[in-house]
Amino acid sequence: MTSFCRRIITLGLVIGSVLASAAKPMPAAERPNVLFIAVDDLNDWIGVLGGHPQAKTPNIDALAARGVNFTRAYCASPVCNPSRTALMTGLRSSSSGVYGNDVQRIGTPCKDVVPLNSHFKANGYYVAAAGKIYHGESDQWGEWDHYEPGRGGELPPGKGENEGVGGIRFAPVDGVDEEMHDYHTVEYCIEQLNKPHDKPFFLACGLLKPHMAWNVPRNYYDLFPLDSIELPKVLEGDLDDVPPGGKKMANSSGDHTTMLSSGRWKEAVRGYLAAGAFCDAMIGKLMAGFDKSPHRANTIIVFWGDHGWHLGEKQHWRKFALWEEATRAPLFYVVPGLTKPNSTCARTVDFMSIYPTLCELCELTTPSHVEAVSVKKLLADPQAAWDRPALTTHGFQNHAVRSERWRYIRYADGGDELYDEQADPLEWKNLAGDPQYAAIMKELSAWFPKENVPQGPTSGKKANAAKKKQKNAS
Ligand SMILES: [Ca+2]
Ligand SMILES: [Ca+2]
Repeated sequence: MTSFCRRIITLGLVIGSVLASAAKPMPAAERPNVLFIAVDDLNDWIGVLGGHPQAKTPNIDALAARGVNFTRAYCASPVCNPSRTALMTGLRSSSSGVYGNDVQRIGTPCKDVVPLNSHFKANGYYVAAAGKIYHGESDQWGEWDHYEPGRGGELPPGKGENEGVGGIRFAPVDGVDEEMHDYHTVEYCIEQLNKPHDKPFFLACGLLKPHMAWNVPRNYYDLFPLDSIELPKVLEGDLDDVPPGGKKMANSSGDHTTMLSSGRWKEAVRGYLAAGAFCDAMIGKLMAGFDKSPHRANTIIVFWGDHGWHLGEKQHWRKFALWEEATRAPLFYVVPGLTKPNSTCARTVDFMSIYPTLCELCELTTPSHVEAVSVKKLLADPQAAWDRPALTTHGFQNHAVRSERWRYIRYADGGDELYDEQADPLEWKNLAGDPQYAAIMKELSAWFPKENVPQGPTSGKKANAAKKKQKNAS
């Protein structure tokens, strides 16, 4: 055998062993850790998403700058429980029937699938959580190795929690960060990040603010002088071209009319900005703790808000709608060895992608029920080709598909809306009635779920009232 042949054979063996080692699954102990940060009701009013020009979120912006900031990321549902249930279980609302806050997943097809945290637990991870990850499901705490429900009470009873206009609650409080629930959630997570672990960990940190009530310490309100506050742009008569399904969601005769007649719109905007600034301070504290962690170099960070929030845009308040403001929320990933700092990805993704992405990054098999694909290739190359729009569902058979250019909404009664996000980012002009867009709407509607299961059983007062009504009717 010539030395040339021997070299070829040796090279072949080396390549063969490299391939074999690449195909071998990663030993459990070597898998990366996950820091999973969920923020309640944080919309695009952060510096790096530009939703409000006065937002002050330097720490959140700095976290985004560590990796990839998805600028077109959307919730699977614009309500706490359906959004979180879909993200965590891998089943969209249209497959689970979890459309509202009072539907518990235990009575739905969700009970038959493995949620994200349990999947990591079953694959050798230590899974721990503090604060709000699911929505009011204390009976599911057993799915974690440890769940920290909270060490500090929610802020200061009697310190202004009922202040505000109608159901929109805002007021500075004369308290300090240490009195806030989120402060203690972050403290717990810092402790976890800084202790030795013999297994890889999945640590979930669920912050409550900027969810209402916007009662945060006064120093955060002081960042936003009231007379400087800029209001969202609203077009008079904007809802005239919105079909009944959308008008019903907007319910402009409720919150918005009350807010206008109160003359306190600026105060409410200030309240949300202040609550966002408080959240930002908590993220700053968490990341300072993270930077001291011995696990830092082998820990993936994913940061998400559970849905958007309207503060008057389209004469609407809160979430509960299928427009941009209610559905867009932050999503960042920091993945050691994969993401590059200061990266921005403008591809459309929804939060269903978080489950399969974390599985792929940690080399776990994604369970077959999960209704989404991983975005790993966008983490490696944020400009990579991508043909998937984001899909959001709100209630039975109401859906929105968001591509880079368009938003197409169809309500249960067939009413629809089409917006050209390039020409009309505030979604003022509904193009759905114009035949020249028929082909675009047809193409986008192919992404709507083929099956829509009815709402699952609800709990509590509402459920009893509904049962009574049904009984009386039948
Ligand atoms: Ca929420
Ligand atoms: Ca309009």
